Amino acid sequence: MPKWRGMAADLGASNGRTVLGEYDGAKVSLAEVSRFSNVPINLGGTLYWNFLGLFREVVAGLSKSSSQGKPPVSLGIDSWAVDFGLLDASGELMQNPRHYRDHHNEGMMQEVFARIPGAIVYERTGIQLMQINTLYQLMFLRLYRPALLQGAKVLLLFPDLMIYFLTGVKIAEFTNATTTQLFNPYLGTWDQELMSKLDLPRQIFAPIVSPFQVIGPLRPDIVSANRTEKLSVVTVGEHDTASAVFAIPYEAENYAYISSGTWSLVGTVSEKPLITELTAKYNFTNEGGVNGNYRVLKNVMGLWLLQEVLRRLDQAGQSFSYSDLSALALKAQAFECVIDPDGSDFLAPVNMIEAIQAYCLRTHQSKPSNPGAISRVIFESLALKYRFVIEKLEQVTGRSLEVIHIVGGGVHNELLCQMTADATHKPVLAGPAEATIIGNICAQLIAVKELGPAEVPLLVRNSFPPQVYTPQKDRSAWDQAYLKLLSLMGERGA
Ligand code: ADP
Ligand code: LRH
Repeated sequence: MPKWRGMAADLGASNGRTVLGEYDGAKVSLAEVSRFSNVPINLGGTLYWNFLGLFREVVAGLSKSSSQGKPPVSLGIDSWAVDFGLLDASGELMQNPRHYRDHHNEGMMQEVFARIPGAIVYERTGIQLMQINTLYQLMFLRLYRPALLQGAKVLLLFPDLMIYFLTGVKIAEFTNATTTQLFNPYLGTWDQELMSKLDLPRQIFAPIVSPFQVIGPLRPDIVSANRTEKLSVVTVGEHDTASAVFAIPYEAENYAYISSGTWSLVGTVSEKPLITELTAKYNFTNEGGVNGNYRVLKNVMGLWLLQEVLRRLDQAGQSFSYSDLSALALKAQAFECVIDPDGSDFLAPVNMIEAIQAYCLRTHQSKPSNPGAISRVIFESLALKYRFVIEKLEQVTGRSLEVIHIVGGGVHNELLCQMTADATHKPVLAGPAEATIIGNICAQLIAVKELGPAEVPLLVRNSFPPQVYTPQKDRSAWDQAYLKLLSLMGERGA
């Protein structure tokens, strides 16, 4: 019998999972209860998440574990950041949450900056200026869907929205709240002045709650339908990246991390937010950490590029798995082309393969023409971009970052892990792939007082030992390719 059993519901941009975590006093182990794909829906020209379907999956996961005789005593929910739902005065969901890649967000940064300069927005929030942020999504609603905002009583980020429909409690968990670009780390709360200047409704933001808090039991209707009498919902790092970073099995403090999934989040941690001229220049973000610290990082477009290539191939009747594409990439010609993965062409193209090919031709390179060549361009370019971000991180923190921890689904991509070591000339420690879920489970263990926050890295290391990748000795080819990336980035600035 384990000492403790809890459930993590982890909603990623490409798939979701419910997983039981068990703790025996020395190690944590995981058992997947359900896995489901998360496919956005284009409805009338707007891209939405399927909130109702995902909610059903979370409840079904709870129900399944209880009916298998393994009822969890707590539940923590995490998901991607920035997206939200609006509740009206009677607590009804007013609209399915929109997807941060919805094209209506285009141009909204400019609308905000016409009212407050971007430099001020950054100074007040420390959050990287990116069109996906809640702030710019709200600007769209304020300008083009005013009735929706006027009717809204509460705004809840995605996991908080789930918590509301599970428990009836309305909160804004800290790590996720910081990603909105409406949280001011100096004030330690919502930035009401920023909201006022942009004419955004200040009263719709829920009270901020830190991780490790017990929120309460499930609503009676959910309990009776699913036999979940003893379960409490608790706050974890509801931002999936916060949970992943919390589970990094580090030994010494001088590490960089890459949380590698749909996005690659490349960063380090800092006790205080790092908001300087240099962090502004390189657009580094300061997202809240589970421990109340800050995650100084940058979003790199990540394996989204590969996911979209896979999707296009699938539509064309060519069915590949991720490991097929890695195997083909391994055999493809090295350094045929380099792309800047963060080019705006790649945020939400209709056809990722064509977008990559067009980029290569536009930048006077050859056209990668088969799945292996395209995948190789993606992997090499991601590894080079990681090097760029880590070099800038060392510059802004004044610290030398000696090892790179890679966590998330990208850990399964051994080629990319090795390329990351080669491109950066730093050792890589890869794993755990399920860091987000493990971070979620560890935060629950802290909430129920089974564990202290400082014990987490060692517990994760003992439970899921990472795999080591050593950089190859000859660095010349990577150094040359890096110069190419820098010149491509020169085209559009850092
Ligand atoms: P997110 O939660 O951000 O949607 P995940 O952490 O689940 O993403 O990671 C998904 C990514 O992991 C995929 O895009 C894929 O590139 C990579 N991945 C998953 N399984 C494998 C595998 N067997 N081989 C190679 N890569 C994999
Ligand atoms: C990764 C992630 C990332 C955010 C993005 C919206 O899943 O949460 O940290 O920037 O999704």
